[in-house]
Order: sequence, then structure tokens, then C-alpha cells
Amino acid sequence: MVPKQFLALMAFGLLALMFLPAASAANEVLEFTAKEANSGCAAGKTFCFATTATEVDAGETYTFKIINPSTNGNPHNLCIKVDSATAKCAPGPTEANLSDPGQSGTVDVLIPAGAKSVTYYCNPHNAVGMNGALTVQAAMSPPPSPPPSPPSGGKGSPGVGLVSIAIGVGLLAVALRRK
Ligand SMILES: [Cu+2]
Repeated sequence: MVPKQFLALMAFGLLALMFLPAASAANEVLEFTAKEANSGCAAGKTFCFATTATEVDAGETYTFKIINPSTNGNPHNLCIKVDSATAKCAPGPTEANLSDPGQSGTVDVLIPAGAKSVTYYCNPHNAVGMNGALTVQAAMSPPPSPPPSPPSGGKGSPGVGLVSIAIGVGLLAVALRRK
């Protein structure tokens, strides 16, 4: 008979395990600062994003953050498009939501394994240069399994199996003869 106290303790332990935080690291935050006319955008771009982000790893989730210091009073947003999927935008939830001057916003985006391209843009100012692309690093794949090693008398080799059968048959024969 199991004591009720023990059962209660077990139940409590299981519940505690269920509520433990998942052991996952926080997303890496990639920052994109809106830059406007005459504030250092590359030639051909009226507006642009300043960012140190250049690449993402497939299989990872990133927090994309727009920072809008806006010297000219323009609202902006930051949309992330992975392949042909619908873009996810900060401050979201749609491309029409904008970050007013002085504000910022984030959106978490999973870059799925097998993703080919990741581009970013400000929806109202995509046409005037507020966009760019990130290089996608392929997901880490497990190393190719080594070819099976030739049997060397180790566990599971056919030789050992045959020897075992032979010994078994021999023992059985001896046992039967003694009857
Ligand atoms: Cu913009």
C-alpha cells in the first residue's frame, strides 16, 4: 500500500515540472533604425534602414526591432518577408501599422529550416529605398552517419550469431543425450 502522502508528493513534483520554464535561450534581437533623407543613406536611397544585421540562421527565431528616431516626423514600420510567406511586421500586426517618431516595436520571426531568402522593408517607403536582404545560413544538419564498420567479432556480427547457434545446438544435443 502506497502512502497517500507519497502520492501527493509525486503529484506535486509532476506539477512543478510542468510549470518549469522551458530551457530555451532568448531570441537574438536584430535592430533596424529608420533613417531619412540626408541622414546617410546609400546613393539611390531616399530613406533606408541602418542595421548591423547581415545574416540569419535557418531554424532560429529572431526578434526584429524597428527603432524610429524620425527627424522628419515620418512613421515607419519593419516588415520581414521569408520566401513567399506573408510578411510579419513590427509594430504589427499588419503592414499598415506604423511606428511613430520616437517609438520602436518588435516582431518575432522564425526563419524556417530550408528558408532561401529573407528580405526586410518599411511598407510605406519600400519604393524609396527602405529595404534590404539578409543572407540565410542553412540550418545545421546532423553529420552524415559513418558507414557500418565491417564485423570484427564484435556484438551483432554474423560470425558471433552462428557460433552462438552452434554452441546452443551442441548443448541441446548433450542435454538430450543425457536423458
Ligand atoms: Cu518608412
